[in-house]
Amino acid sequence: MAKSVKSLSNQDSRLVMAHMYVAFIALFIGASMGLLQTLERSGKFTLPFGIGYYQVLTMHGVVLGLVLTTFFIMGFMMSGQSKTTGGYNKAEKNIAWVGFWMMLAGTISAGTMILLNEASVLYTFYAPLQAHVLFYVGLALVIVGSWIEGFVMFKRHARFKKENPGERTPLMSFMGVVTMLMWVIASIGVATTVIFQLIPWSLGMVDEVNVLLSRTLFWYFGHPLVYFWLLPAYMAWYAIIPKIIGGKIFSDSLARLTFILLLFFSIPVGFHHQLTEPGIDPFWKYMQVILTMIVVIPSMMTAFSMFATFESRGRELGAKGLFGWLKKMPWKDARFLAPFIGMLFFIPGGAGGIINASNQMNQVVHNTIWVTGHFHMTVAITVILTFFGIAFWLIPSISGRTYTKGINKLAVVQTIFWTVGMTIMSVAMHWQGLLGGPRRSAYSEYAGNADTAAWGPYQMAQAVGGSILFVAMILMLIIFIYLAFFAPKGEEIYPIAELRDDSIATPKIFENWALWTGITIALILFAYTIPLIDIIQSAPPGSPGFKLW
Ligand code: HAS
Repeated sequence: MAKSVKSLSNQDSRLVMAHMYVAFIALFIGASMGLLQTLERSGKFTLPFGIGYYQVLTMHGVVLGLVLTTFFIMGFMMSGQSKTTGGYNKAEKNIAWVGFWMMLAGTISAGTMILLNEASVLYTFYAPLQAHVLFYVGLALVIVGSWIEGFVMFKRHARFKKENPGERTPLMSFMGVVTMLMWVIASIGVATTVIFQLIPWSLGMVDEVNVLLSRTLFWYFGHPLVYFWLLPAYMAWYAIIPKIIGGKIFSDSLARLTFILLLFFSIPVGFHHQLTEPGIDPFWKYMQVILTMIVVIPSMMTAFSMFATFESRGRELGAKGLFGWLKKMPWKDARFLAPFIGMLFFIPGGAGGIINASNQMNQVVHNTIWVTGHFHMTVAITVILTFFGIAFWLIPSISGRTYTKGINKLAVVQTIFWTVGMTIMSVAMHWQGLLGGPRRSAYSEYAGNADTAAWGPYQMAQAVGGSILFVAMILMLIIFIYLAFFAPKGEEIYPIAELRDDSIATPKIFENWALWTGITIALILFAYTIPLIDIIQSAPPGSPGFKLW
């Protein structure tokens, strides 16, 4: 029998796997809730045992949008850093475990409150919807726990620099540090509203809460939240996919520049979620829309980089013409197929984002189920398919098992099911949104309205898509369990791509963290100072400006 060889030390593997177990349990719970929602919205199914639609919707959003993502991302980023820097020392590991347990305790606390129907406030938990204090405390614990793990990543990166003076820092570690820096700076906003507004309010210490301020603090965090999901996918696209297709990283400097630009422009753009809200000066909305259009640029750079990677590899294998590389890609390898489909769907997903960000068009789609379609295309296809593609090699690689041909076939089937289910569902959502279908609304709330008849086929399509997705989720869990516990023991490489031989030295300025943090803070102060003063001075507590859907 082959010897089991793990790509990380035993302790680091255990730490990463702990995150993965939570992430995949979350996938099971969250996706099951998703199925229930689509069935309810089809109008053909009533939730049993008095379970509320918003209870299910909250569980779905929190468990998939906040728990699955955060645990998977932290586990993946730490695995990449451990692999490329030489692993964590004892102190770093211990601190990371403290972060993990805090995140888990927070998840259990928030999850229990949702189950008890004490926190049916959706994943955005806007005031004036109010939850039990333990829901907010739970969320605060998840955030602080992730900061602690982020601190470990900062520390490990700094230790690498100290121990290897003059050497280029590993790209995976660099990208992880940028992602965590963005996350820490951004989550200060949500931590502020949770600790200073929502917790005192839910404890009855204050009667009212400034709704517009709490929503603004949430969205200061909300857009970088979606980039916190996207950046680890970009990490895999830049640093892993080239290896899987047998190629090299197109440009280390371009990858680092992309991440730095995403750090600058992900945060000062939250108003593009609040374009329809009164109480915010249109000038500042306009400014943030301009900054939103700028944050598109690093995604365009990523598209360019990916095309360059594929084309270079294709030409090495003899491909000719503009799209000749398409014939040379390893389509039968799910470790490539799943992230590639993710990239492909980011083209319409990103275009949808640009539509959302354009003020006039936002008036048409805002608060319709179009937006739900948009984020299922971006996060649930682009990001999650990339995460699945990562799991296919990461799980066996760190558990000392192998990714067999048989399981690869199942992974290809799983990828196809997920793609088909999510395409049917998200296209139907976009369409229904254009017909005015509301988002975040139970069927029972709008059934019978004259203008809802046209939505019927789209709602049915969503239920069909949701059912296919449920099967895809079960297949993913089977693959995960097999790879973690039953696949043949052996060695599965951790596929870190190398730089091209002709690549030039990476400019040292990329490690100037004081400069990057300074520019980020300056941009945030520019975009938020005056409107925040306005919101605090002018908006009375409990002022309007909230949406219930
Ligand atoms: Fe968004 C709402 C604008 C990207 C997620 N978004 C949401 C919400 C979520 C979300 C969760 O401006 C709902 C929040 C809520 O609950 O209310 N979004 C944007 C813009 C972008 C964008 C401008 N969003 C994302 C990503 C998400 C995400 C990424 C998750 C991961 N979004 C908005 C706006 C709203 C919004 C408004 C508010 C709407 C409202 O009214 O409420 C951009 O970042 C998109 C840039 C992307 C591109 C695409 C680049 C393409 C690449 C692929 C290359 C492909 C290859 C393969 C190489 C320009 C990199 C090619 C192969 C071939 C064969 C061709």
